[in-house]
Amino acid sequence: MTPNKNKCPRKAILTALLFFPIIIGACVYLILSNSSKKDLSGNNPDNQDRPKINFSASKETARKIMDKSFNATTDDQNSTYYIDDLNGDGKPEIIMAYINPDNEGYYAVSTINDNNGDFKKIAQFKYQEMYRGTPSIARTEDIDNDEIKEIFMDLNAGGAYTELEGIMDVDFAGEKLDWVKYASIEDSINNAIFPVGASVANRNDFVVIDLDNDQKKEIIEIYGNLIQDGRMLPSGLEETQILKKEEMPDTDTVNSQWWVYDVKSYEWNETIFAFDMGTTKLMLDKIEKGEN
Ligand SMILES: [Ca+2]
Ligand SMILES: [Ca+2]
Ligand SMILES: [Ca+2]
Repeated sequence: MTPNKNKCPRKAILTALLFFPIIIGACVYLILSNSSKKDLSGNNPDNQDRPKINFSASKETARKIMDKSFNATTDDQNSTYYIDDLNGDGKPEIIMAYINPDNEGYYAVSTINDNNGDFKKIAQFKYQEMYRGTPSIARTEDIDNDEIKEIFMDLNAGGAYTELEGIMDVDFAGEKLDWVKYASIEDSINNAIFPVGASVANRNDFVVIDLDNDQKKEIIEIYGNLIQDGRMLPSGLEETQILKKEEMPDTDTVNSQWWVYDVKSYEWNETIFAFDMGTTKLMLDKIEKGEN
């Protein structure tokens, strides 16, 4: 008994010394792999304080999701994507656009579950346009105060001097994706798709701002048309129009031009963006004073 008395503790100490680095290593590995999983997936619902993400999935992940979503072989020419947390729950959404060989446009939004390409489809829809190329997602912004961001698209469609831009709305609960709607001055319901661009005789643009500071954003369409040389100035204008003279100091033959600006502002009324004369007049004032 006596000779063995010290053997046990010594063996235990040696064993502990031998396994100590392995145990520490395993702990470090577990902590690191767990934290990197959380960071990569943006997928930790327990952490409410997590900063709102700028998640970036690998291109391979995005490509896998696009191929599955559109049941097609997508590539950089026929498809584009954009990643953002649209509903602010800490999980990233992938917004996708794809043009098939028949020039038909498909749009989809899914939530990315992990970097292996696992995803939950939110909604998808088809929109037919005469595309010049693949539409791209320009930016996201919540414009109707429901804390879900809308999607601003460059459609890569339109006339020679104009690009069409559209605003899409994701309905997470109803699993629907569609254009934001606005009610025109005549009350017809339209998709929020607007021409943007300029030629010698035209200026088309739209902006989304809260012009009258009432915490509700307006979508404002602005159309400018040049009154060509030798043509009569219009005898009357619509309520949404102004006539503006622009001096042209650098030209020999023409020293002034007249433009007609037509503005339509649509303010969110909790149901739809509806035509609003108050903010229309505010924008016409700004254009007249050269403030826009
Ligand atoms: Ca999300
Ligand atoms: Ca919204
Ligand atoms: Ca407003």
